[in-house]
Amino acid sequence: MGGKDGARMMYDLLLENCRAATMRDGAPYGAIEDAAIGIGSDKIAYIGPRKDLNGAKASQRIDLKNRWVTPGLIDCHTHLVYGGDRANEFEMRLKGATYEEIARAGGGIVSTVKATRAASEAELTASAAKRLKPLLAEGVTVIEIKSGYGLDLETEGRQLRAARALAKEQPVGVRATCLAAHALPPEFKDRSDDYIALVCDRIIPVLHQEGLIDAVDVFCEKIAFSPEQTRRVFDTAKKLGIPVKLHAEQLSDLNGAALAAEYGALSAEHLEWANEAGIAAMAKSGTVAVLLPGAFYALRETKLPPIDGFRRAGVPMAIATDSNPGSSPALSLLLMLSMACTFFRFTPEEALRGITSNAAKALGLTASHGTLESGKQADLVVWDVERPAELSYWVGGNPSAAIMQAGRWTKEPCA
Ligand code: DI6
Ligand code: FE
Repeated sequence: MGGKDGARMMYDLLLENCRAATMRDGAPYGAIEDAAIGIGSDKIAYIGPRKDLNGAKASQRIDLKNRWVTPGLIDCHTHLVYGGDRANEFEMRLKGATYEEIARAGGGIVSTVKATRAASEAELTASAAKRLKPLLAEGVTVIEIKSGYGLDLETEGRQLRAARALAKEQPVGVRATCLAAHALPPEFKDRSDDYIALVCDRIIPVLHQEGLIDAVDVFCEKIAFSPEQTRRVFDTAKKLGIPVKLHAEQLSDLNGAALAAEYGALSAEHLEWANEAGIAAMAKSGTVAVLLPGAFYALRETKLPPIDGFRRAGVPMAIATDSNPGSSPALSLLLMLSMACTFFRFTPEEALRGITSNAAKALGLTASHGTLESGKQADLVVWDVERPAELSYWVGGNPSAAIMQAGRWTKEPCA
């Protein structure tokens, strides 16, 4: 559609007099000056120059007063559903303990596992909803949520059910990722292969059967699971037709990026220690590099992910909050834009692609999300900024003026 076709349509809503950062390829930000956006039901029915809309009919028209509009924001890597918090470990780390030391001493992920196992589905949903609120207020319209704090069939299922419940209760699309291979549960001490067998033979197949899994993820790391164990989980997912993602090269280089690419993973995530071969393999398989400046910041990492390598190889880069109680207690996706630019030397345009078009790609949602295009879901944000670079420029603050998810305002534009 688009072009003159727009003039023949009857829209539910016509947004007029705006500048659209469509995030399509081509012009910087895919920008269209003096644009109009036609909404029909929950979809974008027209986006293009306003002048091509002569005579179009609409039930309602809103003048956006030359404001910028972007796609709804996508937080493509979070661990939002969990019990308790770990502010105590934050204090320990400030006194000098490292993340790995705390994890080896029974703190870290395993302490969140205890609190998560003790929480009901309603409690998990409610505490996650509280953390979701500031993200939604910034214009997040799709979020990925990983399990991985249950580490048994029942609790992994409860976490994923809480993620599905959030999608029903809140104006947000949720992709639920099974990260049962996140850490070794205490009852499997020194028996990590046995735990991986449980993940492959029971947890993934049963939760898949229940329709709770959109993707499968593994934490491939010395303090978690080996590349060999990762393969076993990926083989299981592949047999069931579930897309895979990988936590790779966060703390050390285990060739996880290449392994993810070999399995055609949607994304490899963290990647501070990714090597050249991994980058080349990801470029070939179209695997998105999901970079997580919040964890880099909170763990005071100094090893930068190989951004130039990804750029040169044409690997699409996304960024996300990694919101979790240990390594990234982040509740702002806009703040991650600022960090991606300042720490990782992203351009503001790359940063915005990282939470729109490339984030959609990391979730396998390119057909329906991530850009302003006719036929896609009507998820969009109207901003009180002079130029899109401001979304990366401000440190804190929230310049969203209006937010629409699936064709409905969740924050109405002011007159
Ligand atoms: N990498 C991370 O940064 C988080 N999980 C992972 O695999 C940390 C999760 C936590 O510390 O609770
Ligand atoms: Fe993570």
